[in-house]
Amino acid sequence: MKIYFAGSIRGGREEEQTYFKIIDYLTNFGEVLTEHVGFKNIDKKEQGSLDTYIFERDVSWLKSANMMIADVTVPSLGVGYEIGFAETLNIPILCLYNSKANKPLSAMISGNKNLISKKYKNIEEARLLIDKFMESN
Ligand code: 6K6
Repeated sequence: MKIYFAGSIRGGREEEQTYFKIIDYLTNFGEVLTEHVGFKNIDKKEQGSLDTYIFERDVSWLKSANMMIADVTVPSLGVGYEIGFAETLNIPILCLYNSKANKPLSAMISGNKNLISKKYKNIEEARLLIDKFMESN
């Protein structure tokens, strides 16, 4: 099972620690292709990489993924793009949204019936939502 985790990088790193915890939990179900999204200072570490390299690598990982889990709490152009791309691949997509976020979730995510969008209050709730999603996919 190859899992693509998407979370904001240049959109803002406020939820970095949650990404790390979600990715850590996802490793119980398969290989997480994008573990680096939860790394501290990813925004600084990969600064030497060309954007075209990052884009082409991530798209090729996405094409090989069996499912996507996205944390959509922090709005991110990259995450939105990846969700749209994953939809065209017809893979199951779970969008997790922390209810503490101060901006409402985009209707382009919450209104899309091809995605499963779920709110969570804490990491325990997020883990339970992942369990349910894994059971049905
Ligand atoms: C260097 C400087 C700032 O960020 C970097 C390294 N960039 C990235 N490295 C790996 N994956 C990336 C990078 N930028 C975007 N992505 C992909 O897009 C990830 O898979 C994330 O899910 C998503 C984040 O998009 P933005 O728009 O928030 O950056």
